[in-house]
Amino acid sequence: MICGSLNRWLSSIFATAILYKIVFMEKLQSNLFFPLAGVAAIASLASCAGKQKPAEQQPLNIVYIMTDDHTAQMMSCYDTRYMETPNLDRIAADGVRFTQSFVANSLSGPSRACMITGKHSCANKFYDNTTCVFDSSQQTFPKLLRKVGYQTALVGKWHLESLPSGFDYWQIVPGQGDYYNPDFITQDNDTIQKHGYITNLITDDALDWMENKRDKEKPFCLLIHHKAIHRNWMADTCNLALYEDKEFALPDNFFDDYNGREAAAAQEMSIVKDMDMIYDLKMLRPDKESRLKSLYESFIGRMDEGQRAAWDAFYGPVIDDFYQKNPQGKDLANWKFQRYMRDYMKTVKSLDDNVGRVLDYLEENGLLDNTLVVYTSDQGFYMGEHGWFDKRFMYEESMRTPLIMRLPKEFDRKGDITEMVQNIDYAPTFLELAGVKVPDDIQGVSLLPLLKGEKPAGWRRSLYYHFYEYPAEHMVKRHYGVRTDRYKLIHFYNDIDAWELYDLEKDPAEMHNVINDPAYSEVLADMQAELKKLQIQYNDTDFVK
Ligand code: SGN
Ligand code: CA
Repeated sequence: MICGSLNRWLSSIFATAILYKIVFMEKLQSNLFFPLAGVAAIASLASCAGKQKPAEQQPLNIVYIMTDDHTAQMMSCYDTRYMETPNLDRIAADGVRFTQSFVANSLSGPSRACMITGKHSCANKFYDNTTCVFDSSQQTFPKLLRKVGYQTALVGKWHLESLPSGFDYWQIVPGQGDYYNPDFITQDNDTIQKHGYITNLITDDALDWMENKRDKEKPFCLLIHHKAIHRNWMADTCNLALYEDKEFALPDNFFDDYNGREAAAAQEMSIVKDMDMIYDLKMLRPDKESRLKSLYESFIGRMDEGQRAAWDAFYGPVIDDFYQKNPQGKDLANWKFQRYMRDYMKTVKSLDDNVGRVLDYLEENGLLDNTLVVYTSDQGFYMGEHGWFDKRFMYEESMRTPLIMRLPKEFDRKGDITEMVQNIDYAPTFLELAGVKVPDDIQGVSLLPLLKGEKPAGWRRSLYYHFYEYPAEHMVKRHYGVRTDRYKLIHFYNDIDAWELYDLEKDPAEMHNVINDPAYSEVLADMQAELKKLQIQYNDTDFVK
């Protein structure tokens, strides 16, 4: 009897110990998402038990690839109408694709500042490209990662005016950078010129840092910021002949009349009116003039003899054909659109190839399973929608930005993530991934639960947006607004006072401003309240009119 109860007692202790082990090990497994915390937990277990030390969990690396002006329409993992991007598709196919991904301010410098701080422009104070200098003494996620032992590096376009800080290594292009034989600013504040094509050179630098310059004992966070595919879309010589046989249908709203949308009517980013025949479309002739001709000449003036010969061999016949045919009216509009699409795609091709180089490197060096690979852009872009190129507006094509991620092995999440996310969310995501407590003043939300396959209750129902760069190039008026799953409310202010409301379900192309439609009065009241709530939450009340 005693023996029997002793047995039961012993076996119940044994069962409890097994249960404890399972629960504890599961906890450790889940700590793989918080690798440093996981290491600490393992270390304390080892010292308590005074026994053998389990194998160390490897902290996770971050490779963040951000391009300039690469819009989701031009990635086959998002949109199959135009071009193939097999390497980007590899990231999406092996990982996740965010279908509702947006920026907070659709312009390079501001977008980069939002991304690196995890805060809206009103909080990081970098409002526009033309008047701001980033206060580099402020908190950024690379600085916080560095504090917990990460190696951090940045290569490529920075565009925040002050020099980078918080990186063990950096090498950036001045301002927008050049496509051919570009200058780079080195960490000792020297300017060097490199020979070659920008997208290859930035990738070379990234691979060189991973292979030869970093401390391989430490986890790393590498930011690869491409200059491509920024205007004026200059392709590498090896890609010049691509896509020339392709003809694309003009978007349905290419000849938009902007009825009911005063700010849209006032912009200067029309393919028909504002796209420059020489600078943007490369139709250079000695006897022809254009506003941006000398800028274009300075760009092609950087080429060496071989590059220039290849350039001229391709463009020469295209130029001759264009001036000989001399298209007019709608034919000219169509001609401009086709050339724009082809040049843009050729520039994307280099980018896609170079993303492939980075993925191959990670794979060949056994790093892929231990690294979060992120691909995004500083904003979306118009590919003829509303008749436009460029970005800035809170309308869909430019407020959206592509976001795909290849996840470390422990994350088994695959496929689409449909929650609304914004570029202020990247900083808290990377911090949480590294086991760093996300500081309270960060305004973004960590995406880690989504990457773990959770469906967090109470995910945000709306996004806030604010664009400030006016008066400026392209003349997009200042505006702020709110977007929910279904509706968008925008207020254009400053030298205008115009409100717009869109029903994205019925009108995804945002052609019908329903601000004065009585059928939407309740929606309007709800959206106005939501906007106010966000402006208070983000402390952006100075601009409320
Ligand atoms: C340059 C371009 C603009 C573009 C801005 C901002 N003009 O000024 O078309 O909107 O950059 O782009 S150009 O004549 O210099 O090409 S951003 O992506 O850097 O914000
Ligand atoms: Ca950009």
